[in-house]
Amino acid sequence: MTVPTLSVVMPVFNEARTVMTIIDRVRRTNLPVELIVVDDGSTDGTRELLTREREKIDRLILLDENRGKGAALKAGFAVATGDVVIIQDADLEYDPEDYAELLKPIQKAGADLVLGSRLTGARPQRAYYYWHYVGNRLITWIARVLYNTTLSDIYTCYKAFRREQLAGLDIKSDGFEFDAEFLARLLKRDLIVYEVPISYYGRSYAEGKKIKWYHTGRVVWNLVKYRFVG
Ligand SMILES: Nc1nc2c(ncn2[C@@H]2O[C@H](COP(=O)(O)OP(=O)(O)OP(=O)(O)O)[C@@H](O)[C@H]2O)c(=O)[nH]1
Ligand SMILES: [Mg+2]
Repeated sequence: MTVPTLSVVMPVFNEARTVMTIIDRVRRTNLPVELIVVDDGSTDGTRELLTREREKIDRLILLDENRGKGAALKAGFAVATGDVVIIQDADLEYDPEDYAELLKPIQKAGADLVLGSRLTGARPQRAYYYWHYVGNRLITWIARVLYNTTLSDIYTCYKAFRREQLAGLDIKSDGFEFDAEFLARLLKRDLIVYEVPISYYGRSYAEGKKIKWYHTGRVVWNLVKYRFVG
C-alpha cells in the first residue's frame, strides 16, 4: 500500500527551547512530510530561530498577533496539501516516531480520523498531574456519552485525519478549546474513527506547559454545544 503524503501542522508559541529539536524529530521520520509551522507572536526568540532555520520547514507562517493554538492550526490547515494532516505540538511531549502507528488505521481500515491515546498503558507515559488526569477523564466521559464513542483520551494532541475532512469545517475556536470543537464536529460526521496507543513525555508547568485548568470549562461547553448545534 502506498504511504499517504502527510502535512504536519505545528503551532508554536514561545518554544525556543524545544522547537528545533522537535522539527529535527519530524524530519527523521522518513515519511513524505510537508512541515507547516505557525507562530503567532512569540517573544522568546522562537521566531528568529525559525527564520534562521527555515530551510528545514516547508511552510513557515509568522503571524503578528497572538490569537491562540486554534487560530494557528487553522492558518496551517489552510495551506496544507498532504493526503493526511497530523497536529504536532512544538514541545517534546509527543513523539513523531508514533506517526507510523497513527497512519496504520488510515492505510489498513480506511479510517478518516485517528487519535493517539496516552491512556492505554501500552507505551511510556510520564506520571503527570493527577488533577489533569481527573479533568481528562471527565471531559472524555462527557464526549463518550454525548457522541456515543469509546475513545479513551479526547484531549490528546495527536490527531491524524484525511485532509478532505477540512472541507466545510468552519471552526470558530481560536484557543485551546479548538480541539474540542474540532473533534465534536468530526464525530458528528459518519466517519471511521480509530485510536492507537502513543507515548507521552509530558512536561510540567516549570518546563513550559501553557494549558490551564480553566480551559476545561470551554472544552466542556464546546462538547455540549456542538452536539446539538451546527
Ligand atoms: N501559535 C500558537 N501556538 C500555541 C499557542 N498556545 C500554545 N501553543 C502551542 O500549542 C502546543 C500545545 O501547548 P502546550 O502548552 O504544550 O499545551 P498542553 O497542555 O501540552 O496541551 P496539549 O498539548 O494541547 O494537550 C505547543 O506547541 C504550544 O507552543 C498560541 O497562542 N499560539
Ligand atoms: Mg504540550
